[in-house]
Amino acid sequence: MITFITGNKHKVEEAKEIFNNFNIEFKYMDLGYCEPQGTLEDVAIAGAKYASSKLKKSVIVEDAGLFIRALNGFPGTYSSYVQETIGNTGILNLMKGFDDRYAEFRSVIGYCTPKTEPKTFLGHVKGQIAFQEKGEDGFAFDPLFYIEDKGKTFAELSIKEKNQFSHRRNSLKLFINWYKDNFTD
Ligand code: ITT
Repeated sequence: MITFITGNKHKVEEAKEIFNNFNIEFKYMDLGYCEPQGTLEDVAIAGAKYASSKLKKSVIVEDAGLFIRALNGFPGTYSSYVQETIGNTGILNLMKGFDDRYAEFRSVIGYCTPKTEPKTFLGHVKGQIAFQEKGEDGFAFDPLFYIEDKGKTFAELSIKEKNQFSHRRNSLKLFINWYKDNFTD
């Protein structure tokens, strides 16, 4: 049984489908933890350590972000704050005049047990910042994140479709493969 610590319902929906596909029992809990300033890895490690010692069980946490090349990786580790403040319209304004639209989502899963040190698993997905928002599904930056291969933004995909190749699926898949090989609960 894996407990995913998050306050983000959309992440839960996506993770639920992924864990189901791998036949792993899963539940989630919104514990609320203080995120240190640092890399995605720093945040995932601190969160996983805190939650596993507090709950006395094995947990995963995830720290994710959108990294835009033309903006030197912004909003990156500030994604949550930037989404809440300037939002997608603000990002589109910042991107005015840039031909380089390359961006990637990164997701780091932190896993920790009360008896072991945290481990991290990094997944990413490549895309482009669209010229306007498109699509009704997904959350946060999804209407801006255009996948060339699909000709669609993340917000135009169902959870199932997004879960075929998203940053979250890639980090969770690495974690799940490792977990199945090293199950130590
Ligand atoms: P928890 O920390 O409680 O899990 P959170 O929403 O604060 O939830 P993060 O710190 O990982 O999650 O936040 C990164 C932000 O990046 C998130 O709030 C979104 O704005 C954005 N983000 C992450 N994954 C995304 C995705 O799949 N689609 C769109 N935006 C995403």
